[in-house]
Amino acid sequence: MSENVFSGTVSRRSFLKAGAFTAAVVALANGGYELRWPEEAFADQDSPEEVRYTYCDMCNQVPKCGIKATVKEGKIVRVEARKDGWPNTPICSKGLASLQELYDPHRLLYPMKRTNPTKSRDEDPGWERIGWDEAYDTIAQHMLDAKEKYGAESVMLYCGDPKEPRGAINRLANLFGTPTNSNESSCCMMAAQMGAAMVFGERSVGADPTEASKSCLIWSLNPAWSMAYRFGNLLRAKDNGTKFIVVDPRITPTVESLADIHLQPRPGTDGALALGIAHVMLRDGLYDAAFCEEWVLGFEEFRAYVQDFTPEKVEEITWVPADKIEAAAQMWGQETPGAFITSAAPTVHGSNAGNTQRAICSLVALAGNLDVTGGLPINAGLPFTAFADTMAFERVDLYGKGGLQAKRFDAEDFPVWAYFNKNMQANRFPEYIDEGKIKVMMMWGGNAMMWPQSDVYQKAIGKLEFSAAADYYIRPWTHNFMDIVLPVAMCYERMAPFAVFGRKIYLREPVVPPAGEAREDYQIVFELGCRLGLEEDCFGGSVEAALENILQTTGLGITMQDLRDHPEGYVVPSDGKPTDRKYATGGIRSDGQPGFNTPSGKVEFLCQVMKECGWPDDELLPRYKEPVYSPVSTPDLAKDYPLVLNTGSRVPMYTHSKLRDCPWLNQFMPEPIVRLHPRDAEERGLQEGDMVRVFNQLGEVSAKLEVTNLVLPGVIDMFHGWEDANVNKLVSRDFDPVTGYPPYKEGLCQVERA
Ligand SMILES: Nc1nc2c(c(=O)[nH]1)N[C@H]1C(S)=C(S)[C@@H](COP(=O)(O)OP(=O)(O)OC[C@H]3O[C@@H](n4cnc5c(=O)[nH]c(N)nc54)[C@H](O)[C@@H]3O)O[C@H]1N2
Ligand SMILES: Nc1nc2c(c(=O)[nH]1)N[C@H]1C(S)=C(S)[C@@H](COP(=O)(O)OP(=O)(O)OC[C@H]3O[C@@H](n4cnc5c(=O)[nH]c(N)nc54)[C@H](O)[C@@H]3O)O[C@H]1N2
Ligand SMILES: [Mo]
Repeated sequence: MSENVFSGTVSRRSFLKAGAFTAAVVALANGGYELRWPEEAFADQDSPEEVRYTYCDMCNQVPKCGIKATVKEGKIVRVEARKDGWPNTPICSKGLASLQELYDPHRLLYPMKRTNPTKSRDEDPGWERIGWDEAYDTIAQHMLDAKEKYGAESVMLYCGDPKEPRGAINRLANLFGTPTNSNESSCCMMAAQMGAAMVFGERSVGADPTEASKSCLIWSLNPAWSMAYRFGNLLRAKDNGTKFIVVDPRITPTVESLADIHLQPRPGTDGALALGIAHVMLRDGLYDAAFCEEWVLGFEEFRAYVQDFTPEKVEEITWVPADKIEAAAQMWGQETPGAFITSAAPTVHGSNAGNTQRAICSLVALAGNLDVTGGLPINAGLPFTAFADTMAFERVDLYGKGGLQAKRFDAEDFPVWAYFNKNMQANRFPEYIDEGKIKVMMMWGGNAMMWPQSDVYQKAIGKLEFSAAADYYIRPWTHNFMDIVLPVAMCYERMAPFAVFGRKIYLREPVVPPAGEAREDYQIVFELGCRLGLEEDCFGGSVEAALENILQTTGLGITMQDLRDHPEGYVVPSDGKPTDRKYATGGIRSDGQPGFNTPSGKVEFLCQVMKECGWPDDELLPRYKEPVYSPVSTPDLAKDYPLVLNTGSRVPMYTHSKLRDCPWLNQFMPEPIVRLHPRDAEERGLQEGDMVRVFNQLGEVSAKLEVTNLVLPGVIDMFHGWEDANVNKLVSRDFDPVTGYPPYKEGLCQVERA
């Protein structure tokens, strides 16, 4: 690695208030990052500098944080937060360090194929450079052969955490005819959205407070570290007087900066906590009776069910003091309208995920906060989303029409998931491979280590007849099991898709040309489509034409030229329709009838989709169940493994398996750490900095100990994505039957000196 290129400097630091973890805090409010290029990098040191605007994708999330890049002779020399009216600033530590990723000499620059046929983590695949033509032809041939021999559904398309390629991949899957099309949302945010869809018919993870919001319930999100682009909005709401309840087992910077009431549940018991809050709201009349009586299906059954969830009993289950449960119910029931922000994933990282999320969402309905200004908006945005994760292309044979739904492998395992989601629930793909159902895989930006018992997934990929991946890097823990890897252009080098904020759309033009022979995801998807004989529907491989098509499909009359004419963001005028209580007037449902987009048209505390999918009548309420492994459900196991296993809570400087080698970020956490409360450390005679074993009945990893009272006594906190300390070895494959989600936040373990 060239010393010069990577000796960047962070300038004008201004850390946001961030509690005790400040050294590694996310947001450098006005920060910029300069890359010190070696002198010989430029033909002329005095060449003019030019400013270009783009947005970041370092955390794989959307909508994006805007970036102002300064370019000299085709090389970026500086990045800063974008302040030309872009909705989200500042940029976080990862955004500031993005140049170290862009110019990382380890990036994959050319298509590669393996020369060693043995697919194993222990053997070098012998990667050999090939041309794009050979790569595309080989992949297309395998896909077409499998389609002919076993049916199109034997070809799996998969996208990892990156959200940007998904619209294009969905289109290709539809055109090729495979419903075996999935992504990392099989274990991320989709179940949270699905929980909301089950209760009130809208895929939602909540919305930030507005000036009208008297309160805001944040059910476990730590945007100070995970979504810097939102954190500023929340701090402003706090200044405006919005009162915050934050549910999180840990004391995070978000808790420290925002919470008026902080509830710290034992991980995996959120369902019980929500039912306890509902109990108090109903007991004390702190709910919107008129709304519930008219618009909620199963209100009386729910009321009867939560009778048992007294604050005292809920304290026993969740470890949250009864008086705090009372206080939260008071605030949420009285300070209306109240905004709701759900966890991006933690509440659904459990073996009863679907019901947990439904229980939480029921609180929004009880308080009467649905479809009101300052509460949770419904059906308020444009017909496509920030990352165009959409089927909104023209002439695509959507699921159902082409009979693809009937060919899904996941529908039997997870029928409720299959009802709500067009993408396959991927978590049991190793079983589908073993059953001979999947033969070929094409992956964009995936990571085999993200799954519990990761080796099951690595081996499964290795058993395929053929697989290929498109990525920024060769990731041996995933790609060692594959046949071809393709180099992908990074955010500074690409155009698709759009960024959408409410009614504002931005087009991104590439800031610099791609490194080596890298190509952007959309281009790879559509060029591959052309080799599959789908030239016309894949726009001849043109990204520009694909984007134009998305715009046409929205029917809003916008063109690429309109977006180019509005680099400050093109605002789609409001249709002037009322925004509040549309359920009463027929403004929500596609059939124009009053009500919500649920089978019954009501808010469903008794889920009718679960009924349709075979759940018995007495299991349609959002019932609480103990985690599969917990001190309560498996007390014998808890004797050996007394600590609750809580994995994957985000750290500011890494994104899952990414960025571990980025020098500016790596200094904050150079090695795997596990966090323990001082009480638990003392009981084990352990001290900060000790090397420890973290283990349970499923596996073991080693890590360095951090002792901190920011975690709950009795619970460990460890990030995922370290290959040498992959905590997913300890997570079980007990998937929630409703959502198919893995229990990353539950389980039991023990910690001992290594
Ligand atoms: N820096 C960074 N940012 C990221 C990512 C990243 O890897 N790094 N990943 C992105 C992705 S894919 C996602 S899904 C989002 C996640 O975004 P967040 O949901 O904000 O991230 P987490 O830190 O995983 O979880 C939030 C909080 O949930 C708490 N929590 C853990 N277990 C439980 C539980 O059982 N119940 C409750 N109530 N709370 C619990 C944790 O203590 C944590 O503080 O972040 C995105 N942003
Ligand atoms: N134990 C535990 N496990 C977890 C979680 C947890 O909380 N605990 N969280 C789960 C969640 S919510 C998620 S989202 C997953 C993480 O989802 P993963 O898919 O595991 O995410 P990453 O590790 O970021 O891997 C992304 C890969 O895509 C590549 N990449 C990045 N951007 C792009 C792009 O734009 N295009 C292409 N083609 N490639 C790109 C990167 O180089 C990397 O190899 O992990 C899950 N696993
Ligand atoms: Mo995620």
